[in-house]
Amino acid sequence: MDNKAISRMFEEIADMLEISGDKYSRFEIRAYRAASLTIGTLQEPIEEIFRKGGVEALKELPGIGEGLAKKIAEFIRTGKMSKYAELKKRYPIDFSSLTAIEGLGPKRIYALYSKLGVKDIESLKAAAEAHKIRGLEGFGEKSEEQIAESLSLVEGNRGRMLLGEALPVAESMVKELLSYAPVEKAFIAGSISRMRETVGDIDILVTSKKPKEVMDFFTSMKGVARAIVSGPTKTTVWLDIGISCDLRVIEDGSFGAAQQYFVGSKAHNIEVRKIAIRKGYKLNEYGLFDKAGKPVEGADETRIYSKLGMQHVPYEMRENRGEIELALKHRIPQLIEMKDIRGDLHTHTKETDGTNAIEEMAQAAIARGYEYFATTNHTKSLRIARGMDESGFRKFFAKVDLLNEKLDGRIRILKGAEVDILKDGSLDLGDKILGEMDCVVAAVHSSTNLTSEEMTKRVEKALGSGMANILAHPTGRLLNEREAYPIDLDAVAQSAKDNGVALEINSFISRLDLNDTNILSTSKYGPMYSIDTDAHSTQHLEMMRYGVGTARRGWLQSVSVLNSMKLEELMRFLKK
Ligand code: DGT
Ligand code: CA
Ligand code: CA
Repeated sequence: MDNKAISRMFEEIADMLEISGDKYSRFEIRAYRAASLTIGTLQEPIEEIFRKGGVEALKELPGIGEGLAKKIAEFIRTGKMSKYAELKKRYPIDFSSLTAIEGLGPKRIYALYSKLGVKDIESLKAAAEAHKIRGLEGFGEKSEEQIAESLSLVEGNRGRMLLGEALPVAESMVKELLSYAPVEKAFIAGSISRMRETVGDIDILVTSKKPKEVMDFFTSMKGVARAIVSGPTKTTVWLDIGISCDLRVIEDGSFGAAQQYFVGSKAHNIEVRKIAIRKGYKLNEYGLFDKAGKPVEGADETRIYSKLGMQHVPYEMRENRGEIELALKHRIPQLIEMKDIRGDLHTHTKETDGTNAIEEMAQAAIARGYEYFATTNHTKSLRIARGMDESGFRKFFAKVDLLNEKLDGRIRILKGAEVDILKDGSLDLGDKILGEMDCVVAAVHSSTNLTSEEMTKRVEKALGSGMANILAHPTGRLLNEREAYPIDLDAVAQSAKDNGVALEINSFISRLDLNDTNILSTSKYGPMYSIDTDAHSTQHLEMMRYGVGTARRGWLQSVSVLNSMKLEELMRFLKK
């Protein structure tokens, strides 16, 4: 998969153009950033799109024009992008790692480079430890501390990749393995199968009667940088994208046992194994055996659980957080599924910082089989996202009205906004316009350095305004980049319940906010949850599966999910 490499290069090109001082328009820089986001979150290998349809197919991706498409094609063909190489000569700086540090944008990074020679994480760390940063103009003690804090977060996560980046890679590897005749079944196991928000490596199981051939095929696959461990039943390789992949070849008769073992988690497995022992069995990755060592079951995972007196446990629940007891009592809940989702209640268009027009968003939502979706652009105080004021929204909504008429019931577009919750808890638009909207998503984007008490009060005030329907990304965390801001989620969940506001499970791969543990801990207050993508392009609508996976890790059922409601029922909930 070249997706990640290309996405990084475009982002870095934008960073370098921004500091170059040359006459690049803001429009051009923004185009590179939008393209980076599109490709970084694409759920299909870009080389496959190119192979099938050439430059023309690339141009159909949101925000990719002729020039960018050609650059992508150049990279796929040659492994190089000349525009990138040219700029990189002038700026030998690892922007993609450094911009992940909170408080560092391209300009500040360039200042650190020119004054202190900082060009990567290591040199930044050295500069922070030697307290050289605080003396620089525009930095100070506080920003040095913030950098040091963010550095330790990044280091702690080192080696763990976002689920939304690893899963598509795992899927394309499985597809390639299945195309090789000696491979019979192929299956993604490990933390990816449990939809954990970040993953340490990719685990794949296959069945085959020719393990040696399969391993040779595997190590020669595109994207494999080198073999780390080569064996007849287990091979580990390092992938170009910066993660390792374990492949295990299993015999058909052990497939269920291997599945049970390698889906994990380890903590879940240990408990299941104890139950097996209690019942006079032995359980391992080859099968379930009786005291005499005679195989009892191995091919089918559900039958293994059943022999142990347990219900089959959905992968996302296998974390030893109480699911074992539920399975023994046959009381595993019916979790929310992708097919229950009827729409998306948090999306953007090109009127603010999205890439696609509302017509394109509507077509993409129809293609997904949705009954409705809400268009929720940013509001005026969020200037970097070109947030709109009242008159901007009125003009845009007139367009939406016409489009709704034209679509004639094929889908219903709900008019909304992602309205900023200002520092004092008031909303960034007046009650009049908010009252006219179908779906108001409220969100904190600024002043995130408040105390937990202040932040909680601020959010509670917004929830109690009578204008908000959904609280977007309630903790503000960004995976591998920024911690959640301090906030009392218990109080927020109670207030959400009392005010008829849904808490968002934001599906964007770097957010997943609320996360699984937040959902588990807030469920007892009984709020509704809205699983949204926060799509900034048509492609991003595909990220819904990560939100649903997160919801399943939080044990949610469809009755608690706002966007599993039929339109009519939803409109009743949204009524202010
Ligand atoms: P990761 O890779 O850190 O995101 O998390 P996992 O869960 O994918 O862990 P990994 O790749 O080390 O192992 C895959 C699965 O294999 C794991 O979920 C459970 C199983 N497993 C690994 N080591 C052990 C072990 O020592 N005991 C048991 N019972 N299971 C294990
Ligand atoms: Ca793993
Ligand atoms: Ca592994």
